[in-house]
Amino acid sequence: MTGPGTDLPRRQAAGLLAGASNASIGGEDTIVAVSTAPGKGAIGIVRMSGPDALPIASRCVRPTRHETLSPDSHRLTYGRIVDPGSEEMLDEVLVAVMRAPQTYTREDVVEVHCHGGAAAQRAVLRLLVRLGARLAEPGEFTKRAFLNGRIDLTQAESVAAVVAARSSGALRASLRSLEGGLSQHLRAARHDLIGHLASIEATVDFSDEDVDDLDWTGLADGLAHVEERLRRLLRTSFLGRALEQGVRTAIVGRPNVGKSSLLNALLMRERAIVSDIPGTTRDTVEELMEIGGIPIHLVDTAGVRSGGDHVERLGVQRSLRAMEQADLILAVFDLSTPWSEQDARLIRRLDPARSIIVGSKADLVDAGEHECLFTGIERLSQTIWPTCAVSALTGDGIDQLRNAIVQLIAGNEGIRPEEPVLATERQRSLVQEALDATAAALEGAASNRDEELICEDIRSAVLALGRMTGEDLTPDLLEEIFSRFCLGK
Ligand SMILES: Nc1nc2c(ncn2[C@@H]2O[C@H](COP(=O)(O)OP(=O)(O)OP(=O)(O)O)[C@@H](O)[C@H]2O)c(=O)[nH]1
Ligand SMILES: [Mg+2]
Repeated sequence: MTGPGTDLPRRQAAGLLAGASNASIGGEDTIVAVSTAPGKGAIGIVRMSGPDALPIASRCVRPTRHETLSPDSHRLTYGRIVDPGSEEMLDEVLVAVMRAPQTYTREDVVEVHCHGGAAAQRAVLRLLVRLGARLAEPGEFTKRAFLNGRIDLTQAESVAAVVAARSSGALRASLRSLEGGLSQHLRAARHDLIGHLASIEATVDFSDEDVDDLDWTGLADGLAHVEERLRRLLRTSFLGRALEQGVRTAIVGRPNVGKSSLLNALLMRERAIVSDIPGTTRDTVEELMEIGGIPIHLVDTAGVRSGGDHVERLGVQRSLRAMEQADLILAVFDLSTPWSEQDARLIRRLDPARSIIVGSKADLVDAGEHECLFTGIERLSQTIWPTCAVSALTGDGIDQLRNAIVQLIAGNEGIRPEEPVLATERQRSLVQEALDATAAALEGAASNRDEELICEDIRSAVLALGRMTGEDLTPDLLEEIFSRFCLGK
């Protein structure tokens, strides 16, 4: 996973980061933290990593069957954990000993599985600190895994993403990056760019010697290939953001068109109140659900119309705000009632890139009338929209609507298990940076610009990609990334 070429900057970074005292490589100190989530649970795990993990555990763990804690790797030992000063028992525990290098951090790791609940865990934690371990900072275990070369930076970020995953799609995407899918793409692009850099530099440096002239067409083709690869990767970022944060989806339309009924149909339960009185929903109703593996934050809104009482007007203001803030809008039009000026106003407010036109109450009209509405809307707006006719009553069209939602977010192919996605804002902006620099280099190559300038552009692209995987990094960047982790990870 990591070649010898990638080890050096890491070690330099480790040196910079560590100051004098807590160097992780060569591991001078041993860190400890509660690694399970806070709150009540059957068991809680206190994890220790570092050269003293085993000696510290040996001092306080009293195995039931043996005299001392077995140093054998990847074994569980049952026993008690005691304060070695007083021999007072703190808890009954299972202790997992995992010896370097086949561990999460590549250091010796000892996990103490004690009873759940804050008191037992805190008592064990305090004892281990008293015996010489240091409280870990958020993300420090994963940081050590990175510094010791077990994972690269994009993989480390996916550890945080796996922990935070809120949907099955988000989990699959993060696991894929954790396996190195994203890193492979980035390394390949970076490798190609370095190759081009080397060939340009060779012709510049040895121009008076017997080196062939630069193959400008070959260079342009090569850069175009990298550019396309980065562009494809960047296209996944909308999906990446959707998976990470959930897609805010607002259901809007004039009163009584069936917005709340649609929310209920998508959720498959009676969440919002439905009635034939226009103005039933007066405030926004929000629910989290999953469609095609993507976390969707559904927001049902008050029907938009002018007039109404004070409360309804407040509700309308909220729906307009929900519409502005939404990543995706389901604009609902009643197929069974005539088109109105309010409908036309709604169409004018919609952004075609993130809206789906939903014709509701399809059971009340013939299929021909669906098309009539949709072509009417297209003509009015001079735009082709994704459309869908649904009946919340019979459930017809709801699956098609689900597909249309997934398609708008993830593109035609949906979530493809083998393709990596860009998951964090950091990754997105670095790929954008690399893409811009590659495009600039390509333009230079196409117009025979000065070689030095082209090299400059390629170098910035290489640097941006290196910062993504951690091959080119700064201590500040590392601190920033790992500080966003939770404690004990
Ligand atoms: N036949 C039929 N009736 C529907 C359908 N969907 C909604 N309705 C009816 O339309 C009326 C309004 O439905 P709601 O879901 O409350 O509409 P709404 O858009 O949320 O209305 P407001 O909250 O007042 O803006 C109710 O009487 C529903 O039973 C449908 O698919 N078919
Ligand atoms: Mg409603």
